[in-house]
Amino acid sequence: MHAETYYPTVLRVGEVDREGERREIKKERLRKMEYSWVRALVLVICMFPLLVDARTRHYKFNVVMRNMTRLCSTKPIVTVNGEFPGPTLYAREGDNVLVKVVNHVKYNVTIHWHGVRQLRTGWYDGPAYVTQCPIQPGQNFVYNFTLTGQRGTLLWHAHILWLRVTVHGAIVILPKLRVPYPFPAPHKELVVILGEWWKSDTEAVINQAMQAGLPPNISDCHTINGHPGPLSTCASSSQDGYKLQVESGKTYMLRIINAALNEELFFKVAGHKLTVVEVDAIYTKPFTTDTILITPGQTTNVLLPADQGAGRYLVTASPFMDSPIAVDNMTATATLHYANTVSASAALTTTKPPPLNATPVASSFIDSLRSLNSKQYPAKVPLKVDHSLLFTVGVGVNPCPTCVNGSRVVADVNNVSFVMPPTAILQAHYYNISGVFTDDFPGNPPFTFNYTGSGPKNLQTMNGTRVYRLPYNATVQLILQDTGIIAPENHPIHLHGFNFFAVGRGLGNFNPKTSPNKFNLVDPIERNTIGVPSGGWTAIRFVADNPGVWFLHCHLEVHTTWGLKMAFLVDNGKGPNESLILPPKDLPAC
Ligand SMILES: *[C@@H]1O[C@H](CO)[C@@H](O)[C@H](O)[C@H]1NC(C)=O
Ligand SMILES: *[C@@H]1O[C@H](CO)[C@@H](O)[C@H](O)[C@H]1NC(C)=O
Ligand SMILES: *[C@@H]1O[C@H](CO)[C@@H](O)[C@H](O)[C@H]1NC(C)=O
Ligand SMILES: *[C@@H]1O[C@H](CO)[C@@H](O)[C@H](O)[C@H]1NC(C)=O
Ligand SMILES: *[C@@H]1O[C@H](CO)[C@@H](O)[C@H](O)[C@H]1NC(C)=O
Ligand SMILES: *[C@@H]1O[C@H](CO)[C@@H](O)[C@H](O)[C@H]1NC(C)=O
Ligand SMILES: *[C@@H]1O[C@H](CO)[C@@H](O)[C@H](O)[C@H]1NC(C)=O
Ligand SMILES: *[C@@H]1O[C@H](CO)[C@@H](O)[C@H](O)[C@H]1NC(C)=O
Ligand SMILES: *[C@@H]1O[C@H](CO)[C@@H](O)[C@H](O)[C@H]1NC(C)=O
Ligand SMILES: *[C@@H]1O[C@H](CO)[C@@H](O)[C@H](O)[C@H]1NC(C)=O
Ligand SMILES: *[C@@H]1O[C@H](CO)[C@@H](O)[C@H](O)[C@H]1NC(C)=O
Ligand SMILES: *[C@@H]1O[C@H](CO)[C@@H](O)[C@H](O)[C@H]1NC(C)=O
Ligand SMILES: [Cu+2]
Repeated sequence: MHAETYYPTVLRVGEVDREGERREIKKERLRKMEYSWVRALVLVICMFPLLVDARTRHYKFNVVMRNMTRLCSTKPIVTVNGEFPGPTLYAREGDNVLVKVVNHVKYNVTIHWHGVRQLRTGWYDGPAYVTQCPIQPGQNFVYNFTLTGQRGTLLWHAHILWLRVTVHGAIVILPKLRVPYPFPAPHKELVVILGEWWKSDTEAVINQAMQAGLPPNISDCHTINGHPGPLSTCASSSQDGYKLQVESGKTYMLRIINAALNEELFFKVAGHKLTVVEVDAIYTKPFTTDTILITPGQTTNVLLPADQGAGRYLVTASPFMDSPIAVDNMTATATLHYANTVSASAALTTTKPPPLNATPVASSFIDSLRSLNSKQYPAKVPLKVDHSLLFTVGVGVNPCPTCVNGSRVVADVNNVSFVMPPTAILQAHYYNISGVFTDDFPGNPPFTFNYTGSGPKNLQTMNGTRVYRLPYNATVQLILQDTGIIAPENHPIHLHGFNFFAVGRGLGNFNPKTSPNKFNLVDPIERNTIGVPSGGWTAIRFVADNPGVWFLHCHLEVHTTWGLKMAFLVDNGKGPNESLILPPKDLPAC
């Protein structure tokens, strides 16, 4: 199917662009007028906003503490520029982005540009000890990357400790100048960031859990653009929380991001339908639904026609969990507010979020996702496979004499719990430093068992800092197989440096003889983060066309912390265009 093309007026795209940009530039300007080089650049940006096709966008991220009150309780949090959620990074496809990150807090910091391909620029990807050493207190680092072949919504977030709970924000990549969306241009675009909030200090939460060897305390609420919302027990009035202001008869595009640490979320708007048009900065075949499912690390653009007359409508973000695992069951709320509505008195149209364990709602959403696969935006699914891999993902139990039960819960990929090295793997690779990692990550589980059964008697895992090495351009098929060890569970797996095609999905054990028969090699969804179903598997394919060291991990932060992570090392190809660029001079040292 070829989606119909609608040209938004250039002005309209420009408006969206300039609006956000102006806000950022204004803030930027106030913040750092003392830097004359920046002043000169800001001047240049203001004078020639839309005349050039590819530009350089400058941002400054000051990492600072800020006291914040939620659920009637105040605590200091780590923020970028004092904002929660953090500032939106606006750019166009093809733009070069420079972000100067200055660390003013006591924690080590890194920022990851989640979903940005980082072609040949792996130094700027951000995961601590994988592509870079942390930016230490008082230090700074300039991230420098180009947005190639991507347009849509992504997110940036801290990639060290549990800092991303409050250190995150949207990346809005507009199409190139004069290139329309492959769907009717919306009247306006709004960023909607879903998050998770603990009243306690989140570093204390995870440290306490690691010492005890037990799962960390669950969060106290979810948030929509930073707020638990009007129905939260602590709301001072029904006007609390985020308000989406709309005018009747117009269509809005919501750029929805799940920035929660540990929970997959359902998102709904009472009385309104949502048409999905893009996920993870890839256009989709449009489909209409009343509920979307979004895992941590995923992004989803939906069109929302404001087709009701007036009034206020409840927006909900609620958890999805179909395993016997404790989650925060609080529903975050916001309101959709029609312009001609007298605010306080207007009745609120409510909606019931799906039940916590609504697997059919989740599956139906996932099964509806397809790449647009048009002439202009083709789905280039690899048809031949050079490396056929099967990775089990799940948890395990290792001895720990000092822990509460004498054991600790861990997590692993192919029975390897990944151990973070003392220096970044990419540097060790580039400078030939031995002893940091080994390139013997197993392409298959050490032995075959009934993966989705209760598992083998021995729940122990191995430790290792092991990578899987790929030659440049190799095509990879990777089966991500959940295990039933302790309990089966949905794992949203994120691959850095690549988009992949999700060619198949099933329950139970992947069967190499029969499962591939049902693969979709025509228009599978292309993305960077995929949920492996509880007690099931997901098959992905990608081309290793990006040299560097690329992290693969569960985007539930608790599982990453426990070791559900590994990395691919992709060698350089021929010549400079197929090779990693030189390391930047200001790359932090360990
Ligand atoms: C937060 O509040 C406490 C207590 O009032 C104060 O001591 C601290 O300096 C504040 N921190 C920030 C970052 O404003
Ligand atoms: C950013 O990277 C590009 C290409 O790698 C390089 O030409 C440019 O000088 C860099 N800019 C800065 C400010 O480091
Ligand atoms: C975690 O929860 C337990 C039980 O409610 C509580 O005692 C403990 O203080 C909490 N930990 C943190 C870091 O808040
Ligand atoms: C949420 O979970 C708590 C226990 O953690 C439980 O007491 C409560 O009934 C649950 N609420 C809902 C709406 O399921
Ligand atoms: C560990 O201890 C906790 C609390 O003491 C208990 O609930 C849990 O079942 C124990 N887990 C294992 C694997 O022994
Ligand atoms: C690392 O080793 C390779 C192969 O021996 C060599 O080509 C390369 O120049 C070395 N790199 C550095 C930075 O020493
Ligand atoms: C694997 O375990 C599942 C869950 O316990 C069970 O339903 C299934 O029959 C087992 N498969 C085999 C081949 O034993
Ligand atoms: C994982 O590795 C541990 C330690 O070598 C071993 O005892 C255990 O049997 C392995 N389990 C699986 C499922 O491979
Ligand atoms: C595995 O690594 C952890 C630290 O990451 C350590 O506590 C544990 O002792 C190690 N286990 C083995 C068997 O080496
Ligand atoms: C990688 O693939 C590209 C495009 O298919 C091709 O031009 C290039 O020669 C390949 N490089 C290597 C090292 O195979
Ligand atoms: C590298 O790519 C650039 C731009 O795509 C092209 O102009 C140049 O010829 C290429 N260089 C090599 C050595 O392939
Ligand atoms: C920050 O990172 C450096 C380099 O890895 C490390 O030596 C240091 O201990 C870290 N600091 C903190 C507070 O964790
Ligand atoms: Cu997980």
